[in-house]
Amino acid sequence: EPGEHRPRSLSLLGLGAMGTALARTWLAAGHRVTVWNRTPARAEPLRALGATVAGSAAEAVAANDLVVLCLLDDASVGETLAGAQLAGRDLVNLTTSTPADARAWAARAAGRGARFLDGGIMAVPPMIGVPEAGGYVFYSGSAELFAAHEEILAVPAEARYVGEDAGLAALHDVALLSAMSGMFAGITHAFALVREADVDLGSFSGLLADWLVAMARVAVTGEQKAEKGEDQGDVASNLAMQVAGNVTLLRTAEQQGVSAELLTPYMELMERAVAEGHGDSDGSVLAELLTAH
Ligand code: FVH
Repeated sequence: EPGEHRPRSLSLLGLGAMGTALARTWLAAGHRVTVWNRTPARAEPLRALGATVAGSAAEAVAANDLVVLCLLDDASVGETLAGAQLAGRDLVNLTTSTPADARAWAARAAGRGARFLDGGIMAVPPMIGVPEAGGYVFYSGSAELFAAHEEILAVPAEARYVGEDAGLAALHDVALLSAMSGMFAGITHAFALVREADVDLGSFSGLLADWLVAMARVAVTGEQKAEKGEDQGDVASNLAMQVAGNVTLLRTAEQQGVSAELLTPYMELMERAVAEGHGDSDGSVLAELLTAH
């Protein structure tokens, strides 16, 4: 039947907030899921939903060809897989990793007779199993493995394969998370500025979100043109003007009693760019300064 999936089996190691959300969607879609968690009590609600609970990580790995990991960090993946027999397994690691961690796991997996795919989840747990929420997962590594399991991997959130280099999913993931971190810093500073003022926080929130969306489009378009070496046209907001404007941002922070600690690293980079002769350029020149060795 169109839209129906044949039931598949997989093992899932790690039942934190994200692992539990993943397990629930696979179970709800009718798949057979064997779960394991370091703290066994976290598996009980899933047992009630039909999951098989393994007594050890090695037992969970042995139970199915497809083994998904969603653990805290790279060290916890190492500890969890230390005693497991990986030969013949298809490992999918959804733990947030660095590109180098992911490549190292691809090499270790190959050395232990397994295929490997790394994943970077671009969603928070409530978005899992809710396609309209817009979450997705970057995958990189074995293209064969991805093709073999794409259907089941796409159940919790859209699966986007980004290449054979196992480090690419983590690179995409971390690049987006890093941009988010800068955005959160800006939002935190903006709310600190207005929180004690006579400002309607409901309408301010809407204004801020709309402004960030508009500016994100301007910024990524400029970065893309700069990286491709395309003509930027007239620079609407050059760095010399922005550095002069930063003084107003810093004075306002001081007047509102707000620490500027979240803003100053970026402002210092802009000042450096101007001092190095980039005052007529826009912000797209800054990435080059960050990567200059
Ligand atoms: N939750 C989120 O918003 C983000 C969204 C984007 C992707 N991240 C990444 O997903 C990985 C798991 O995150 P999580 O939200 O499930 O994290 P926790 O709820 O803190 O659960 C952590 C699980 O890891 C287990 N664990 C920790 N250390 C070890 C270890 N040494 N050996 C074995 N397992 C370990 C922990 O077990 P326990 O504490 O219950 O015994 C949990 O199962 C993560 O990479 C995020 O960056 C989530």
